[in-house]
Amino acid sequence: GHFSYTKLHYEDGAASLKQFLDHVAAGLSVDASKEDAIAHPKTLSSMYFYDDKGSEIYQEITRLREYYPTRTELAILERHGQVIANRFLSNKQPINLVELGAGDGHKTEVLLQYLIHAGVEFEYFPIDISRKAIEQLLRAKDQEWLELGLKCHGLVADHMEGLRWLRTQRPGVHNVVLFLGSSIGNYDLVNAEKFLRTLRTELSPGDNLLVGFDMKKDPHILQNAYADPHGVTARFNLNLLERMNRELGASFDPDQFFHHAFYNPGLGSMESWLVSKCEQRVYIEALQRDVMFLAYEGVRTEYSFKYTRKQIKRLSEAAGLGLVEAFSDENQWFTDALLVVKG
Ligand code: AVJ
Repeated sequence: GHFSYTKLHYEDGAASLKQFLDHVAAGLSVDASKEDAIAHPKTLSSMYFYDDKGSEIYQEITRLREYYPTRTELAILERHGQVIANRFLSNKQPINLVELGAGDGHKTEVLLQYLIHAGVEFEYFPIDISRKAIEQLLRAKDQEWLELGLKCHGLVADHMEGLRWLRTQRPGVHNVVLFLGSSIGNYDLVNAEKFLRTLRTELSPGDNLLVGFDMKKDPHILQNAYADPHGVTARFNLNLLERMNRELGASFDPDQFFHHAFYNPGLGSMESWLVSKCEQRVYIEALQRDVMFLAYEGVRTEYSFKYTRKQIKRLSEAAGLGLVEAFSDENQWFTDALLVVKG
């Protein structure tokens, strides 16, 4: 049929639970009364936000008026989709349109329409580590895509695993990789470069990437987006505590913590923290251990780096990629950068 998916990644529940546990053990083992706690506070990685509940709350965030990135990127794709599609038309055909972390597929839909109308011959390969995400995407878009005559093949896989599979299944086919939504912002500059460099090793000279970057802007706008007045982002952040309760038998009381998000101009990044309202002790069953929190001690849960055009260009080039063209909205709040793998 038109829609199918391949599972490359064996989802080993026990292994991923162990990974989460190790991560929590390392991130929360800081003793805040010690000297070096200032430079090395308690931390948890934003990658653990996205369990089923967290993914659902994130979808809610993307619909908030205050959260500009999603609708701004959508507007960019609507505004520049024609030009982007024509870029791919002049390349050798056909194309593998690969998407890393497709979400609900709403933004991609716009790009797909432009590609079809421009006459670009392509097949669409969304890649996600979560089987549920791929199944939901295929189920939601099934009918639309059928009408468009689009061939879609979902891959339940790690990003790099999926790209490697494509190289063996469709050798020599031109790849266009979408990494939208400014997910790259969760990496600091060093790790963003490492990520792009690794991506490049799975691609061939001439292959393209379209990467979403959130731009530096008035911190008040950022503040409003990441500490929204409706408390949705707070729920998103606090869900991490509830996830530890659910999966690790922890005894966090989410009411005893609050969400705190601010822009750090030194780093050029938004930071999200969970701050303890009081001195407290939390038992984590899976660790057989208590974790202590001082009053107003924080756990850093997310970086969301913001970029300038210059930084995007420098980062791309450092990773062996060329910046072909940068597409932005009229306020320059967001940029989709079209990159090419250099020979
Ligand atoms: C999914 C990583 C793009 O950094 O803007 C939204 C996650 N965090 N609100 C972002 C997020 C707080 C989002 N990304």
